[in-house]
Amino acid sequence: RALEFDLRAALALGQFELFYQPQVDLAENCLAGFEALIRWRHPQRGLVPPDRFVPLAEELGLMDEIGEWVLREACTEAMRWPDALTVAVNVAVPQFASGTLVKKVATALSVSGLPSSRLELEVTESVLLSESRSAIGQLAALKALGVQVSLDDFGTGYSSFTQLRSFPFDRVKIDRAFADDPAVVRAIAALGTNLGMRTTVEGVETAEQMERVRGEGCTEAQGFLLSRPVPATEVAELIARLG
Ligand code: G
Ligand code: G
Ligand code: MN
Ligand code: NA
Repeated sequence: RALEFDLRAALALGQFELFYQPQVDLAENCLAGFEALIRWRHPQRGLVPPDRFVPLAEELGLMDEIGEWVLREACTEAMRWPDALTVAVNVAVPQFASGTLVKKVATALSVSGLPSSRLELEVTESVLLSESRSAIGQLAALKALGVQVSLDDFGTGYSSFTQLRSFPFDRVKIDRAFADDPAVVRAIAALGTNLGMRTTVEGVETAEQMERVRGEGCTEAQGFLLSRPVPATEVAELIARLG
């Protein structure tokens, strides 16, 4: 498989890039931070989205190293933003396997100089389901560093109250499949509030949805209405626009 061959070399060739999508604080009506989203700039195929290579990278055992690069790159980039802004980084299941994630995160923070409170790590329920005891211990150690931990894509898959209660997440991200379902958004927002967690609705595409999710008690929103994920070079413009 040609893609597999190219993927093995992509990190060394510097072909990965991070795009950033803004997240707004609904109460303050201001920019809260950005989620970092990986892209692969392939010399022939162009910009390859993560859905097309992250699963393969996991299968090939490359995601631990790619994820380490993502952490360092995102922390370094966030140092260029105003102090109040956070950066959210997605962490894949294989990054928990070697037991070195906490050390890698600590290194990314110290090398970049980013305060731990400005880094948020997003994990999906799959992390909790796989070897959950070790993963939960690592998440606890990350929280002890001062990093924020979020449960991503909530409401899809098998995610349930059990997952939500298995760890004191700082945030629940409601999957974009529900951006248009007021009853579900309201219920998850209430659950999050009761558990002391912030709640982000993903996939907000219209002004109408934005006003609705604000009324449903969510604390943050993210989606194409605010902006698509943009390259690092366009982040300054978004900070100026969304302040
Ligand atoms: O960026 P996009 O909108 O296409 O993201 C698609 C999927 O890829 C999302 O589920 C997102 O969590 C995942 N993804 C994006 N960037 C990263 C990354 O740096 N690491 C991991 N593990 N997943 C990512
Ligand atoms: O990490 P996560 O699974 O949440 O990945 C976010 C994904 O959602 C990225 O692929 C991003 O491009 C996508 N996304 C972000 N905002 C929107 C939106 O408003 N609508 C849709 N359809 N997708 C979005
Ligand atoms: Mn995410
Ligand atoms: Na998500």
